[in-house]
Amino acid sequence: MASPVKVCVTGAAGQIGYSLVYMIGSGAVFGPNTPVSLHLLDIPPMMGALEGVCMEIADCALPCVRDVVPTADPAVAFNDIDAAFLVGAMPRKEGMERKDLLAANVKIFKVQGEALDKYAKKSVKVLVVGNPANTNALICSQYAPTIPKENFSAMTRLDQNRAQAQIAARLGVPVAEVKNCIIWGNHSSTQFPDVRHATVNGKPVYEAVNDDAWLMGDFISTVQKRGGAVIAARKLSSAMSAAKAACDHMSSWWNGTPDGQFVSMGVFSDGSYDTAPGVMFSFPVHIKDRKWSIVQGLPIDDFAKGKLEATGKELCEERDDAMSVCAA
Ligand code: NAX
Repeated sequence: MASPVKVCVTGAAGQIGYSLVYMIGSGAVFGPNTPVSLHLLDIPPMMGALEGVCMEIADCALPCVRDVVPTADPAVAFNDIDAAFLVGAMPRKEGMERKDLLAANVKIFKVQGEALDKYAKKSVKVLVVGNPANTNALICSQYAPTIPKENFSAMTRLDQNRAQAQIAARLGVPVAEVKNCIIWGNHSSTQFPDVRHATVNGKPVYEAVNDDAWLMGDFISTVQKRGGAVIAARKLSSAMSAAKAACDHMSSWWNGTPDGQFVSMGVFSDGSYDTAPGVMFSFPVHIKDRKWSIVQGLPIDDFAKGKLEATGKELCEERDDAMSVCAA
């Protein structure tokens, strides 16, 4: 067997972590024949709960899991790692706005960026899940100057999966038949779920659905507000689906995207599609050899242009707020 991929999960004692460590250990991300070494980080008061998670991982008897390192020390958690799932943060509670989270969470990602810079491999792939994910990823990268910017990304794959599931349900087709749904912008209610370039069984979604009003109205708001709907129903934020999306995101990054297909990831904007350069904007990307590239040349109509501008504006505001928090 190959040498283990060293994977860090932060917030490993939390609810997303609980599903995520099992999925990674089962081989869903790095492959069923690739051993993994799991570095699990949480804060000191959670060490008892984390010990319980470790017991359960052992009891799953997962063939891929080579070893498990529970810790509250980022120096240990990030030591020589190949991949990081940065989940640990304060979750959004019912009625709480994302901006309330920003001040609390940006500081965590500044500290973790510094620690990644010091201890992780320079090739580490960092996926930020903790909210506000795009801006946290930006801050994390900024405080890890010796790791390439391209190695940081933010998760919008849950939104992509939600969009795909909404279209599949509407058409009564298996979800795998729906391809190339895009999430543009921020992982927030300003995100733009866009199926203008998506297909179902090779046919444009707009033709298959044949209801532009729904696609430009309720479909978009359902995806944008899905996180809130889950919180209202469960009294807890999305966890199983978030863990699955994190695995999908890292698996695409690690293994590449099939020809003709793209996925959405929050990545550094290079100004493509008239977005503000330097913010962590969700784009459709192709991935090859563990490098993403933004899909270019998709036609953007006036409707889409307005949506991209709105979510881009929010990202710029978040960036400015986050910079002030860090500078204070
Ligand atoms: P939980 O509160 O269940 O777990 C968070 C865990 O992180 C806790 O165990 C906590 O002790 C730990 N933690 C806090 N500060 C830490 C630090 N400095 N270092 C290491 N661990 C730390 O939250 P959960 O439901 O698992 O959600 C985690 C994050 O994911 C939240 O920020 C949430 O908003 C975000 N989400 C992001 C999504 C996305 O699509 N990008 C969707 C799901 C989710 O809402």
